[in-house]
Amino acid sequence: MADCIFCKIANKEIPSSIVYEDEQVVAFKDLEPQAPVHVLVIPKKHIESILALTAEDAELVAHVFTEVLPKLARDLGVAEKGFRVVANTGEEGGQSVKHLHFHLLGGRSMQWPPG
Ligand code: DGP
Repeated sequence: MADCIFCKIANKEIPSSIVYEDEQVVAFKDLEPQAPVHVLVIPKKHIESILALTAEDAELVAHVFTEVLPKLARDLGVAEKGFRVVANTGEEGGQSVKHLHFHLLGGRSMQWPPG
């Protein structure tokens, strides 16, 4: 989608530190890391948020959660000690980029509740 920063990252129109890529998703380091490990997993196709997911996206979501996130957690060395996956959604959810993304955070002790 035009003017979507994450579409531009997925299309390599702007640079990012990509740590994983396949046909459906890209994972790259967050520009403002909130933990020693902080990557974002995004679908290559533009989906605004969790609220815009449809049944057609079920395979994509399953792929992210059963393959991509566990692989990244292991590869980035946070699987054993633990990590957090966050999808900020909408204004009060703290979503600043309107392209679905899953934050994978780890490498430090997480607090609860989040701010
Ligand atoms: P959220 O607030 O949940 O929408 O998270 C958006 C995240 O995206 C935020 O942690 C900062 C990150 N971010 C924003 N713009 C860029 C960018 O151009 N490159 C990278 N690598 N990360 C970005």
